[in-house]
Amino acid sequence: MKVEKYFQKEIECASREEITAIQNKKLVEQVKHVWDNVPYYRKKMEKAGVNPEDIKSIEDLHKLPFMSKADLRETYPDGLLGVPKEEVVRIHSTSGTTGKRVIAYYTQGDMDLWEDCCARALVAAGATKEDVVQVSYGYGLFTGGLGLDGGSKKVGCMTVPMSSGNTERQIMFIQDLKASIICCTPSYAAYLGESMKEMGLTAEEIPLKAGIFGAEAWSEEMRKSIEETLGIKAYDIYGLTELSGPGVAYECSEQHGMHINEDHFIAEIIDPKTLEVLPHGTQGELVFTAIDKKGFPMMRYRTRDICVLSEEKCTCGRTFIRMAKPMGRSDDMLIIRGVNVFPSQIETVLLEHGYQANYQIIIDRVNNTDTFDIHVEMTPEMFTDNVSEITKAQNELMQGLINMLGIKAKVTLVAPKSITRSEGKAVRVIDNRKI
Ligand code: DLL
Repeated sequence: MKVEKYFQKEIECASREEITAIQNKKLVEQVKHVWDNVPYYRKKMEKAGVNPEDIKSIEDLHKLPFMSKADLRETYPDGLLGVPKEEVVRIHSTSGTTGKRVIAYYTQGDMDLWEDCCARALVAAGATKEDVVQVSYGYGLFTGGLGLDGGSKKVGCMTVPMSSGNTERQIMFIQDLKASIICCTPSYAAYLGESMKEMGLTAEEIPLKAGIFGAEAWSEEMRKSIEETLGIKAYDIYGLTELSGPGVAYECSEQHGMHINEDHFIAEIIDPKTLEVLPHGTQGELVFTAIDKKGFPMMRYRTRDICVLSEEKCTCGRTFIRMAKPMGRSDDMLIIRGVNVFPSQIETVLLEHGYQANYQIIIDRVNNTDTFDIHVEMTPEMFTDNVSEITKAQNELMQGLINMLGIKAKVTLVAPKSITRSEGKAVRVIDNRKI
């Protein structure tokens, strides 16, 4: 069988001139579409003193006003709808726990382009018609399940719409249907691996060859650990509901940053404080403009994800620029005793010291000082009730964390399986401070 390396080679490997020409054309059309159809954004443009005629190419992108979560809240439920309702064929919604949910609207055209993006991600991870793809992201309002389901069907894979949860059944289907690719959150992949190991299954006995993991921040160390336990290659995939869902960016065989689907999304990095656009290679907040999504157009959307872009040539042949693994969201960033801490940094230290990423951060404020506790599960292999051994291991971990974070955390090792597992996005932080 001929194995295709790309889902849409003509665009995934287009020259920079071709990509820029596509972006210029689509941006000009999209600005006009938004001006004509979304009064809320038109007002924002008027306030910023920008007309559609001022946007002639991507060089003019910086003139457009930003959009943020606040705009989405203000326009809930349909104030950003860009088409008559009868053209909408699907909605999705975020799993946000605070405030109103975001509702994203899709026309049939929007669905097609989104599913193409997911199909590109699957093919980049080695998917062909021969593959059995188990989709274990949640189905329903969350974009993970139905997005990758649509992409998998486009590639022609046998698609298993498992959704999340029921770990025993997940494992049974992987074994019985010989699933070769699994799509789920990295924390759930780690849990599946842990469960299979407990059942006595070795990496060789697990039929999976690849996994497509995203929807939350995960470290290189976590990638290594999942790859070893499941005997697979673990690929990253990025996206957000406001921009369709998964597939805004995807990893290729090089596993070195995610290619951004630049024929649909223009990426910028800004300084979140000054809002100044930063050059590629500089860390900052990721901002996206969706240039052909009609139902729920999104101009210069501030994602809050902290990340770096790279235009370095990729040996896979794709020409789309790449984004590094987001190190977390600026709103995930904890400020503890005045120091910036990302949960992903803690995860890196844990995995370097031989622990799994099963931990919980508990923060409180006592007598005006932040307390910083981390509960970390021992692995079954290291489990002991010998107090001096536990104290020694805790101190080692505490030192590793000081080196990474620059502040001291109180580490408590807890028994294996005592921290609740998540079937979707993991909940790592309990912040009890009343600030
Ligand atoms: O999480 C869409 C998705 C589904 C992506 C499945 C990948 C796989 P939301 O629920 O709207 O959408 O959450 C979007 O999740 O702004 C990031 O903070 C985070 N995120 C998504 N992918 C990654 C990733 C989906 N690969 C928010 N690495 C985004 C780190 C990620 N963070």
